Amino acid sequence: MHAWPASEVPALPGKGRDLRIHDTATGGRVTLAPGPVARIYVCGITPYDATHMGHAATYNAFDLVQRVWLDTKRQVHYVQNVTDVDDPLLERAIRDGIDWVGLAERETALFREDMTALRMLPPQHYIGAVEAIPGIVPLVERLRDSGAAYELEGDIYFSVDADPHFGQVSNYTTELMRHLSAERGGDPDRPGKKNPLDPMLWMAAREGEPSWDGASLGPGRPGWHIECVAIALDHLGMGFDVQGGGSDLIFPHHEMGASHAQTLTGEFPMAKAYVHAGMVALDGEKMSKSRGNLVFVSKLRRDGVDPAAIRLALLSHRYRDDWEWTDQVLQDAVERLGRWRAAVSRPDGPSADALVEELREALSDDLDTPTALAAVDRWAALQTAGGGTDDSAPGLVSRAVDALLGVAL
Ligand code: 5CA
Ligand code: ZN
Repeated sequence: MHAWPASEVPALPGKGRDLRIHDTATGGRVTLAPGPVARIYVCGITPYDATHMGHAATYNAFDLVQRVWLDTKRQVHYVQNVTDVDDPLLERAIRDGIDWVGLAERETALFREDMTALRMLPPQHYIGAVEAIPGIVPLVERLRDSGAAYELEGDIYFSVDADPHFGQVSNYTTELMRHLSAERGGDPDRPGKKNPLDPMLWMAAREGEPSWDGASLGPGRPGWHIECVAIALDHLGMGFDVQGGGSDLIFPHHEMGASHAQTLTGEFPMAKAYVHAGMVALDGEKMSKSRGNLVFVSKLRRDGVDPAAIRLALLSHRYRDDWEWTDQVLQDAVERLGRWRAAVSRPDGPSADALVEELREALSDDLDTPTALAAVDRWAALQTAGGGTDDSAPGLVSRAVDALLGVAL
């Protein structure tokens, strides 16, 4: 699949700091010091509805991770998937009486437009579940042949007990795992499973549903977790730097994915940091396609809202916090954007050298965007007060805000 066009990231004077980021697996901060090429996998959308503020907030967090790395003069190898076949997508297509392929294509196209407008850096490999199937089948066969997977009425399940490290991403109790498994696409109550938590790797073809050649597995379609693992291992290999997504992916998705990968390769861990963004809510409840309480990026764009203001609204919250989208959040961002643009439009101003370092420090400190925004606010206030005659300052502020925060002033 093709991704979307990259916006240019200006180079800044000096060098950024290594990223210290919260790792869900260890429950603490890790300092990531990748080699010359940092590797990141971020779970992509299930394209059955438009990009909402929750998605945008999560992709914003991982865009910042890359901007911090780029500022340290590293290259970034970024992989993202599209879950372009899965139960919710098929169910929505049936509900609306439309073709599931067309639905996935339409919503993926809209996602690309939204990401472009928000200046999110594109992945180098943007891979659909369907196109990954030829790579998924042999992995499932290997798991089955090694005894880490078993068949149940034609479906193939992964045996979580095959991975001695199972549970070490979420660190959740068995009770909580069971509860979340039922809520998030698992089937803990299906009779005949070895462990109620075991997730499906390959679903045998069902009447009226799409299916693919599964070689010795028989016709069917892949499970959700093995999809991301196959794509990540193919394009990044084991031990990559960051596995990213929203906090609703901690369990089962990232727990199971890590277990699949670790069992397949015998290596541990799959990722050096498991990084999770908080949930964005609307009217007190998590914004979700299934609940339908959504604010769409595309709708705001159609209403004439500047994408830079949308991005600033996302940045005004710390990525790990759960937060509530309100009109006021957007209004504040629109006003802030106006103040910043006015400040950089002058021919000179107060020196911005310290500001660049403050931005670097804030972002490398577990992506502390509220502190970063406050630093730019202070520079803009000084500028408004008429301080400073540095004629390189407004340009440097523009470049720093663009390079580190993805906001075009
Ligand atoms: N296709 C799978 C991942 S492989 C999936 O979860 N798709 S999704 O469309 O449901 O979500 C895409 C990303 O947005 C995920 O990282 C998810 O955690 C995140 N996300 C979904 N809803 C919210 C929300 N309300 N707030 C923050 N992030 C969210
Ligand atoms: Zn995923």
